[in-house]
Amino acid sequence: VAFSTADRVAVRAMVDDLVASLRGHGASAGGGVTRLVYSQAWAAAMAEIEGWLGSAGLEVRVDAAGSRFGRLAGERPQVVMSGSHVDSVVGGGAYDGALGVAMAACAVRWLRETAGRPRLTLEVLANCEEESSRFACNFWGSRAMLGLIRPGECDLLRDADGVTIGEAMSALGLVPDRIAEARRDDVCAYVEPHIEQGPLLERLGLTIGVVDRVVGVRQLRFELRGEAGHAGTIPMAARRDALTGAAELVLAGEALARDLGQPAVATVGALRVEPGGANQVPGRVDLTVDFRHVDERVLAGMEEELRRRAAALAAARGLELSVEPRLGQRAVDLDGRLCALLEASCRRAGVRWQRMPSHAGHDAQLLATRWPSAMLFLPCAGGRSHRPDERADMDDVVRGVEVLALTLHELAYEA
Ligand code: HGY
Ligand code: MN
Ligand code: MN
Repeated sequence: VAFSTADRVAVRAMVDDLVASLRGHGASAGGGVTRLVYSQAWAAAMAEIEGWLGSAGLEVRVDAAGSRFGRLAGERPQVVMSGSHVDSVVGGGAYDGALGVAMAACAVRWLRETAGRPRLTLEVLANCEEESSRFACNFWGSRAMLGLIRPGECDLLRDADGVTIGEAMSALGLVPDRIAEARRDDVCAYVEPHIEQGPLLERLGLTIGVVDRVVGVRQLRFELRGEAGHAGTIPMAARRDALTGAAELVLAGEALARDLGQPAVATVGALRVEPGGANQVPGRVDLTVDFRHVDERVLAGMEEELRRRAAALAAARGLELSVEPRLGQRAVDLDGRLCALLEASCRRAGVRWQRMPSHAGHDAQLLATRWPSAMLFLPCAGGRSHRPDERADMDDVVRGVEVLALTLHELAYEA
């Protein structure tokens, strides 16, 4: 099989159309997207995706966590899966996740029309949740597929408004008590197309990144409690100011990552101050430190050092401290055989590529613990992502669909 010029034109129009229509679900200020799991915008996006998958001639299924699948039944039940996530961060872009779903849908549609019934079964995945942007659910859709959601979790995880993830699921007609039914053991390969979310491919003028390793990511939630009070009448020496303590912790995280050097990173993107008045000494602060490294040992060392520095500054400032993990996934190597297949497809498609690590977290790093998984990256403008002006070039996207389709063909037709 090979893409004709007509195929490229058709695929470009189709992906462009799918991405454009998805970005309408959860459109936020400045052209961005806020599509949080189990929100109305998310439900509308999933309904739209069901329509695409149906019109592509695929059998549409919804699992107990709300993920959607477009299935092209093969002679055998083993599943070759490709796709990405439908949820977004707050004020994110239109390509993170959504582009991968659109590319996988187009690739499988093309294969159905060009190569007919596969030997192994092909499935497009529209994963319900990856970002942990509404609930601290740590790759909810993938954990559901792996049967890793713990009993009672649906009643524990709450969003900023206090709504549990179980309530949010029930509001859409899903049944939280049945989430264990999402577990599956029939997948033999997973390939996720995604934008790089970094500057490397664009800087090197390459079309495809074959991802061979995904960074380990951890988030710790720190709560500092001091003493609230009047900004004018409490002498500085008598204060237990939770926010100045938190500020010291924020800078400690930055210094830790800087001292370690690339690829170590540490970020505090979320911080809440109480009571929050300009003339009130902060009594309570909670913040989350997101930190990453490709080497698990270094990542563990970063966690130890962060906890140690937090305890030390809290003691010195008379603050109470509590720390709890918010999410975490290990650094993993992706599947060597799938990477080689992706590279062979790049050669056949005549595109320039290179192997590279992912410094963003992805479902593939968790799914890889259960079945062979790989990712193909596309350049994104200026490496910008998790912001409204995130953008991928459609010429690159079309080549990506071609590389993906050739790889899925190797896996599902030539198996
Ligand atoms: O945070 C990440 O790397 C991913 O976007 N969830
Ligand atoms: Mn993301
Ligand atoms: Mn993503």
